[in-house]
Amino acid sequence: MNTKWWKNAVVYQIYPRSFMDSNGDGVGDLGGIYEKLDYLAELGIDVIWMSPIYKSPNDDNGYDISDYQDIMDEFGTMADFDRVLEKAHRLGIRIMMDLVVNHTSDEHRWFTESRKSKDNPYHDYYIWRDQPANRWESFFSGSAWEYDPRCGQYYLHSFSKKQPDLNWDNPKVREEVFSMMRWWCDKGIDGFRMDVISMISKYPGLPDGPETGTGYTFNTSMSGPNVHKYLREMNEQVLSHYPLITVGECPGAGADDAARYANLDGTELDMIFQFEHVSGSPSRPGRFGKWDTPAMSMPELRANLTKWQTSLEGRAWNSLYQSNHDQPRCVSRFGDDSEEYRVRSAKLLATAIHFQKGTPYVYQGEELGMTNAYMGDISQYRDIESLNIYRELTEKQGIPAETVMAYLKAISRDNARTPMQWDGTANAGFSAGQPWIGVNPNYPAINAAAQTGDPDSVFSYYKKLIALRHSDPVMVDGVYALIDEGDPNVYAYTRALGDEKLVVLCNWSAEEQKVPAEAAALIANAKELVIGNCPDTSKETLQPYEAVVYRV
Ligand code: TEU
Ligand code: CA
Repeated sequence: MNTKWWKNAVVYQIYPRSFMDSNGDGVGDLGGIYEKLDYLAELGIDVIWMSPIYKSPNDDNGYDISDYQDIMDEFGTMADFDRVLEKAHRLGIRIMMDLVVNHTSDEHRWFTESRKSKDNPYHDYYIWRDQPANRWESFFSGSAWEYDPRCGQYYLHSFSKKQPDLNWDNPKVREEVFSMMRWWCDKGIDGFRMDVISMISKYPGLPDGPETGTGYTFNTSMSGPNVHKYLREMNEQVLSHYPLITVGECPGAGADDAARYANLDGTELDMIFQFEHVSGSPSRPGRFGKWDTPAMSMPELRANLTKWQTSLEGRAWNSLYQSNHDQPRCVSRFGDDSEEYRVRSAKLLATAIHFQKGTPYVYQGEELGMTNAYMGDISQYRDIESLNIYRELTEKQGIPAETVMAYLKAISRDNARTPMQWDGTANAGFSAGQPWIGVNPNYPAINAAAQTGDPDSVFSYYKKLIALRHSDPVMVDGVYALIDEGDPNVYAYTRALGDEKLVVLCNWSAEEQKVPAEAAALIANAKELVIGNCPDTSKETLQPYEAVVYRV
């Protein structure tokens, strides 16, 4: 079995609710994904990661699952899923499922049984206490403990109260999860993205963490004592028997944790999603975590990405991402989404990320340079996390509504969840009905139809980057090294394999900059200009937001 086929693969993330609506009810669905597979084949991606499509009451848009072996009504049926899988495979595209097993929905049968009484056989599938064991704050605001009058106890929910945490220390829970995973693998799916998998093992005694800005404490269940044991068990019993791609979403994981989770022996996972580069500026921490912490500056981002590249070298495999369904649009966060520089800076970000070592993940619409929605009225928001923090900060903390709206505009997950912009027709071609969340009003200018045939579009640039990942061994296996380390505006690095090197240069500013010294010396006798986002590139100066890659 070629178990490391994913080393030169590019993954595309679909958020099904917002991708394509095939029946006019305003909600994206499997029929819509089926229709748009040809678009993804044209882009050239290898793998689709689908955010959850299972049966769910949708408290958290499918991350609250009530039946792991059935499909959400709004998305279609299992037969629709099978058609998507079959067509994707025919096009050479693999399908990765979202595995959400830190918690279930409170409407899952395990939980409806569990809450019936303390002696119910399912009671111990979840984490119950007679009193809240700590002052943990849920990720979606408020206490992480909820009282259930039926059995007279409190249950732990790291996310919404409709997402009770499973008790992974119970071997029956692990058996159930593993057998469900085998069921999907036997169906022919090709991998798993594992939701908050770093949180499944809780520290004994569930200790309080540091205080948060809202009177609770941080949930300390990150990379707990048994997490590697449970993942090795999962690997032995399920993963190692199939040629899968696996990525664990690991909040709180540092590079040393990653080296265990994603070790090259393949005893746990293939790679993880780490959060450091999307956690905001470490030098300017806010009072309310992600809500009021500004994005990293380029030098901070450069230092962080470099740390991950160098410390995993020879020890583990990286994932590479700059956006997903939980993050604002990357061009708005790290680039410049003004009319003047949107296209160029979107290509610059793509260059900086795609030439690194690891497996790149492209979030739907990123390949078009889609921007934040900047929704200005709370009634436009749909995300439970955004709605809860708005209430928490305005009502309980007395923060002015305009201030909180400014946080949401910058960082709300709904920025990434507006419908995919397919064309310039009504609702961006996403739906014939009323979309469940508003379409970004910039769709007449930013859409797929306008970009697929245009060689200078963001889409065409991603297409080139993806093709290079398939054909260029230096891009896949080359060793990363930072050069021109102190330059305030230009992020420059090399990738080296044998006697070949790629030199990547990114002018992360709206002003012209000199090519810094180390890079200038390396590119003087370049063999090839591999890719760039500006015509008339020069080896002495870089235009605003210019990105260029040479082979030397
Ligand atoms: O996200 C977990 C996570 O740690 C964060 O990204 C979280 O969404 C939030 O931004 C914290 O402030 C995963 C899923 O990706 C997310 O969509 C789910 O809401 C969450 O788990 C619960 O399943
Ligand atoms: Ca629909």
